[in-house]
Amino acid sequence: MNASRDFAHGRIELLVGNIVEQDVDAIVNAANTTLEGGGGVDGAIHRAAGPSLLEECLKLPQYEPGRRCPTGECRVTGGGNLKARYVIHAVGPVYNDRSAEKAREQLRQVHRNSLQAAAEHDCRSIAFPAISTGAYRFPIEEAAPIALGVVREFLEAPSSVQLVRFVLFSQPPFDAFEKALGKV
Ligand code: AR6
Repeated sequence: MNASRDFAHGRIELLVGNIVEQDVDAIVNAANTTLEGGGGVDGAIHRAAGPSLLEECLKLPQYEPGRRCPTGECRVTGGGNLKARYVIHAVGPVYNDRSAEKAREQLRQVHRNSLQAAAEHDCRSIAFPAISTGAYRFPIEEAAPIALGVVREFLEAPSSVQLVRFVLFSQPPFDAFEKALGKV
């Protein structure tokens, strides 16, 4: 199952799949502030990339003891054994009802920063997971239009990035993204 839509300077594609298998220039990791790995997509990417990924992450500077990337920002490493040349480690917000507006803004930021990082590394293609919608509990119906809205805006201006693929792990998140893509 897949879907796509073309914009002025690039295409958005949606598919059900595993992000570690994507043959793109950069894949985005739904990381946490430590950049030391974790569960979900983070664990899968570290396993597939091999130990060099963690080694590179641990060399990144800490802004607080044990923390290497604030929420809303991203850090770039090589791709290790992945097909992708780069991994963009992006830290999405933890969602809760009391700070939902802040979480929405941080979800926008993390997508904007990841696209910017891909362009700075001259990437033509980038694959995102549905950041924050697993362990960080961001409702998928809210996250999908936010993520796609940022990408649509980004693709209105020229950059090296011409393909932005969202790799959804199962049918329900795909359906939420497909619905949002029709309206973005
Ligand atoms: N390919 C594509 N999507 C995947 C894959 C995969 N291989 N594996 C899981 N997903 P999550 P978060 C989907 O929890 O919510 C980690 O422990 C998953 O179904 O991976 O941003 C980090 O270290 C969900 O829709 O990321 C952080 O501590 C989406 O990816 C924390 O979890 C994101 O789920 C980050 O939580």
